[in-house]
Amino acid sequence: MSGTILVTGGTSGFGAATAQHFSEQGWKVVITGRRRERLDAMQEQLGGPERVHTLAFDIADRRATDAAMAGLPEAFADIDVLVNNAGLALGREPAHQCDLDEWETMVDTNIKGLLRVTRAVLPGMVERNRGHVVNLGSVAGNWPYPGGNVYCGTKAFVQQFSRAMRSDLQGTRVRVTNLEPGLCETEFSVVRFRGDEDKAKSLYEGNDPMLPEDIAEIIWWVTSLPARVNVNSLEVMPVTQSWAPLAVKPVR
Ligand code: NDP
Ligand code: 8X3
Repeated sequence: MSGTILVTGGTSGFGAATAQHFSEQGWKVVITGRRRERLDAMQEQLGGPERVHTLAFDIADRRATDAAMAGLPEAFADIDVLVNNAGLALGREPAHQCDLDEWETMVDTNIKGLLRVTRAVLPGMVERNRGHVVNLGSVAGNWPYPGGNVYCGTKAFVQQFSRAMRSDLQGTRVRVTNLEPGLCETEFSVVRFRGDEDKAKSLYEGNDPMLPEDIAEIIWWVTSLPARVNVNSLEVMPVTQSWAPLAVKPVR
């Protein structure tokens, strides 16, 4: 099996690992992200412009996203697998202390960005009657935790949107999967802690987190299953992670 995959947020973490994995299996790859130099390096590493097309834009910017998606060259326009991966968390403060701009950035990126790219790619999939949309949800969409507030909310949106979209697509051969990972070491926590690399590292140290290539392998697996099978949602954690007990605390 081979085809064309579009991965948003292909400059780092899950997105970069997924682009690499599919490219190694002979797929043509479209990768997006804001960091042009990383996109260029990935394009070179994965076989050049014939194999990899890059789109540098801010997914939180509707006009830039629409323009980039409309400009896909013909050779890369028929997307077989869309991985809606670009996303971020900002901060771990309690809701009453959060920065409203950071909340809006998470909504604009994790929700609105995902919607824009999906809306651009989906009609082609339906017309061709094949394709697979893999959305990056999170355990944060299933389980609340202190300081998760809007990030948890964006991933809960992604989960329910994935299910509802699948309902819409019933009667077609287009598949939708919401992938819900737990702790995985990428640049995610450096971004969340606003560049504090030590703080990010301390979260992973000794905890044997999942690695981006584990997620790439899972995306490869769900998309390689027989066309009659749809994995609706898939929650994965490192063996070291589990659920917290319900919290009880005296009020002040
Ligand atoms: P990384 O920070 O390593 O990668 C995030 C990617 O998203 C980068 O390629 C970045 O590209 C892109 N991105 C972020 N904001 C924008 C934007 N405004 N416009 C365009 N691209 C953007 O994180 P991960 O690989 O860990 O995260 C990938 C997805 O997985 C996210 O949706 C995250 O919420 C989710 N996730 C992560 C988990 C983890 O533990 N790591 C667990 C569960 C889910 P660039 O900076 O070049 O724009
Ligand atoms: C990222 C996982 O647990 O940091 O989605 O929210 S977590």
